[in-house]
Amino acid sequence: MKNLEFVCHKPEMFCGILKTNWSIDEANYHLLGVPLDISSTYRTGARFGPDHIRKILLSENFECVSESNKDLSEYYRIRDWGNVGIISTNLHKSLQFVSEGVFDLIGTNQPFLILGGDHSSVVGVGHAFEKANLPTFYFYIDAHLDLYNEVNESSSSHACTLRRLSELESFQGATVLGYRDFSIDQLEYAKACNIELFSTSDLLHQSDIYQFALNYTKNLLLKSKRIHISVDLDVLDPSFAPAVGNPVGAGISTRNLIGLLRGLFEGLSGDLIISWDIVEFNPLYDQSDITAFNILKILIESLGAQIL
Ligand SMILES: [Mn+2]
Repeated sequence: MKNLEFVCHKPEMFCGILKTNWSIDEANYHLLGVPLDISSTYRTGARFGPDHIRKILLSENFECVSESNKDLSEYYRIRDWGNVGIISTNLHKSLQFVSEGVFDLIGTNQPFLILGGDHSSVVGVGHAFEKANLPTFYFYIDAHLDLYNEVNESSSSHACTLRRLSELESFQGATVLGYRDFSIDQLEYAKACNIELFSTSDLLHQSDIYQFALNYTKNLLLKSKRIHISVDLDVLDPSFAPAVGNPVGAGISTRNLIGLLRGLFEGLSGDLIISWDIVEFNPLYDQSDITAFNILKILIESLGAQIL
């Protein structure tokens, strides 16, 4: 067996940073998959997102160093908790499982990343903040406002996500970034709720999106104890992210999104624990893993930006 041991190569997951067996004492960051797409409209399949991202993280087709020269492997020990057990016939129960899992992640007092799943997964995350009595501010990066009260007679559609979050007692406000597919009544609801909105063109009119995000977070007077950044991949132009449930043309580039996230993470890290999610990746619609490799780059640069 000596030859086999010598010639065989066992690929490392995300440069050895991401492991299912980091002990609680070792881990300093957490990852949880939510393979849920019960609430999706148009193109379902986001349930395959988390495991497909893990497959790309195993590809070894990259170095884990961010463009700010941060070697992620020196800093991160990310515990992968696997996927929440979703019951595809019971959304209520599934979101309860998400909420219970995230409640434990909150208890670690360490940052975490949720991999969706469709955007309704984040309602479960919000319920966990509610249960933990943590006043929470959301950055909601999305081509949509997700402020409908109901879609197709369902109040749990993924297009109602921010509306459901805004109804929680722990909701301390939100800023939506990158929207471009919306209805007037959603704009009015946002206004009434003090949800600040930046459209795709608002973002693209900034001479430097990174500086814009950095300054914005510095000037934001936060009363909240918690920040959650929600990244719906459909904020990207479909040429960068074809594999989403509800694509909208004329979006921002991967570079724009990375600049935005770097500004947010750099501006917010330090005093507050930040959690975030990447949702709506549907690998059934990916061509040549275009979306998946953009997600990988977003991950590396966002993690790099969280190193102080
Ligand atoms: Mn969306």
